[in-house]
Amino acid sequence: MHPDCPRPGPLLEKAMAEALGLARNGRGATFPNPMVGAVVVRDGKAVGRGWHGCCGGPHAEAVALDEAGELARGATLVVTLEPCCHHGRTGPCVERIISAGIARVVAAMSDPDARVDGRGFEALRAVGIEVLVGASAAEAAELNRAYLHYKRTGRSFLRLKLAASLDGRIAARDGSSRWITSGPARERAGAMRAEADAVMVGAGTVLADNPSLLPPSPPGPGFRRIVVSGRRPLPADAKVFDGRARTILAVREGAVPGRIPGGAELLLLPEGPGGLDLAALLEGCAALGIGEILCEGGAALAASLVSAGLADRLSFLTAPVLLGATGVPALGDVGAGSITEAFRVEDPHIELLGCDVLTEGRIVHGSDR
Ligand code: AOF
Ligand code: ZN
Repeated sequence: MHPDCPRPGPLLEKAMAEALGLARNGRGATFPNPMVGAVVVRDGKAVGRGWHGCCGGPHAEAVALDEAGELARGATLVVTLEPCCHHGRTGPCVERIISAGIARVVAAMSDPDARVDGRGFEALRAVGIEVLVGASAAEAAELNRAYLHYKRTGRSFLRLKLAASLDGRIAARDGSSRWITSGPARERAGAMRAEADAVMVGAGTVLADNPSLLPPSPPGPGFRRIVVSGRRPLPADAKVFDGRARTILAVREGAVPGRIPGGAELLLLPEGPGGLDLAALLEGCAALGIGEILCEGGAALAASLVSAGLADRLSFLTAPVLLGATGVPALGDVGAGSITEAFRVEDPHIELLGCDVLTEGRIVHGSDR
């Protein structure tokens, strides 16, 4: 057994948990690059730590190796993503790892970037470095869900959050909606905003509720609010235009409003079925550096995203409240004329938050099952 690792399981799991925690320091600043964390472990102790702080900045492995210095020789490098082997904005990490004398690399998962994609591991093995892949893989994939999704689709990851009564209503007939869900569910909704690079709603929600779309703590400079414009003009004094964070107004090409509310950036989009081309919206957002969007409704935008297969994760909070048929539905028409055409949440993760229930997962259409 390797001297660094008398009991490989718990020790390396702990180091990987630390590496994942370090990677999270890059949240909001790395996209379109991944969040990556790395720990150099020698004789059971961490002697170097690093994370990728921003796109274009040094890679996690390089930072950790710099800190470890000569102590890296013969040590284990624990890293949340396959080390790169290409010359990009920085030199290849595999060369750094080899010249530092690392004996073993423990990586959570491979990197789907076409320039890497297994070749990083191959290069390390080719010089006799032991490579173990797969520790905390699910957690690492969850951390980098936006990066992995972007590599696959070229679009921002879209999480659709809806909060409704048991019978799927987001407001009563008079429009009142505060508060259907209770404290713990609202806290979780705030955490979802903090995890996202942007919070998005349709223009109808701005007109009806005047939300700020801000996370609980002041967001970083990359954070955006996105309003998907409709036909009616938006009031210049709406909270989304209060300057407390950047705001993007997504509008149809050829329908640019005469007066653009203070400081808003325009994203011009082609027309799509029933409004804007939402796939183009998510591509445009990715090009603006937005990895994950949290969409909070309203019913029409949510339904269009679901119907178009563009809602990558549903986070649906339900409260033990009944509003009945005159309440405002959470979701508009998704074209499910029969049960076989229903959209379903695949292997849902279900959690109790106070007396509310969070149902989360990937949405699949009946015909795709
Ligand atoms: C990172 N940070 O810690 C690791 C990455 O644009 P570049 O040259 O920095 O290269 C980005 C690619 O490098 C990225 O897509 C991924 O494949 C790889 N690994 N990237 O930004 C890191 N380890
Ligand atoms: Zn690298």
